[in-house]
Amino acid sequence: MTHLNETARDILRKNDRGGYTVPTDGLYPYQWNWDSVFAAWGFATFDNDRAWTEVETLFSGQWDDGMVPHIIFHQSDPGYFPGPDVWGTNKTPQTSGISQPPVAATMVRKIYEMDPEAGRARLAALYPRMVAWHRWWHDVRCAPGPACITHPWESGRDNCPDWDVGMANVDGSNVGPYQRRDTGHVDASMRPGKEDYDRYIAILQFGKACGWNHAEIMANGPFLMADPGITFILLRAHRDLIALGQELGEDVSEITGWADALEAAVPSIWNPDLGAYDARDIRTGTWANNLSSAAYLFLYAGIENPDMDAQMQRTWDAVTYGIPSSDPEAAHFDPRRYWRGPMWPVVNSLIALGLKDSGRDADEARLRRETATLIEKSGFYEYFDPVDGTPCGGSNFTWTAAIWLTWAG
Ligand code: 2M8
Repeated sequence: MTHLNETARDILRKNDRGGYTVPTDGLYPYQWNWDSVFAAWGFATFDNDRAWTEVETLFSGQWDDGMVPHIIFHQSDPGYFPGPDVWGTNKTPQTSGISQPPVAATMVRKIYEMDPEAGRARLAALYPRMVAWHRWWHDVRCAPGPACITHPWESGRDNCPDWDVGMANVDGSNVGPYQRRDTGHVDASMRPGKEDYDRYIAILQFGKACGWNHAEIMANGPFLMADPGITFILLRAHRDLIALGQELGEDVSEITGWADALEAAVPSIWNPDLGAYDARDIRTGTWANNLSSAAYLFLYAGIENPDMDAQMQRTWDAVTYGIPSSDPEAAHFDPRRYWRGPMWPVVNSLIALGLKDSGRDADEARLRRETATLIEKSGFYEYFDPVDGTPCGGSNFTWTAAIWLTWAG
């Protein structure tokens, strides 16, 4: 629909703060890592130069050890908590102390392939930075095998039931007073609860107290879980980075080694009792026992698994719109509370890439149709109730506009 294309482009332009795009006005006033690369993908449909700038600005926040943080605080904004002072990472520009799903190499490959001539020099400049980030993931977060997260925010799927078993071991009772800002922008019943927030802050305070020492956080931090989402996203991203390196004539053997090691670790996130890929507490070995939409990124990572095909059809058929963030037939399913059940167009767009690449064209078309219906009916919301289609969270959302331009529209 042409008028929605124009609205989507307008959302990207209005959320542009000069070289970077905020996820939505008010609720999220900074540059978020994976939101930003989706924004770049969206920009690439009408302004390739601006797309590259988005990713370059994101990498301006890269740490010396290679990590690309989950938020870059280009300018202070009291509308969001926790801001740069709370994180206390002492970086320039100011950043948070954790990372986020590494979708960047995959999106950079898409942007590059949309106009290789214009992008070649910019790709060559970004490439070593992306390699350094992937090396960080391999050396630090993948040390146990699969990709692990040290904070639910690192997964991008904040309060998903995937993290309940790990969060149960975090003591949030001593974090002191603080003022949330998110519930002032959107309906509190659609956001994580207070107990979750107390624990989010407790994990943050551990990182700050040890000077954001990753070795210490991995060894003794209050939360460490294997994440099927990042495992599949990183595996795909390694392969896309290999393709980009080959395009530039680089030696990609180191990255190939990381991809092989990660692929070899995939069976370690298979929960035989659940019959699915699952999150797992690394400290205790406990499974999350939850089927989240992240598990359905197996195809996106180039992995075939008939049991997962069946699980995906079951959870998909149990709702009306798209693939929900958490199993609709599980007791903890909550269709409007953030990552505990709602349908996220952005994750569905990644699942769709996997469906397409693996030749499941009819399923890909169905997912696109259901996602487009939600947006056509209600607009570019952050997420939706997958049962009745109620729009939830922030409106005029950057990544929803971006995936409309690149896929759903
Ligand atoms: C949400 O996460 C932030 C913390 O990073 C928050 O709730 O304050 C998640 O949906 C995350 O995936 C997303 O990147 C971010 C901005 O859209 O919001």
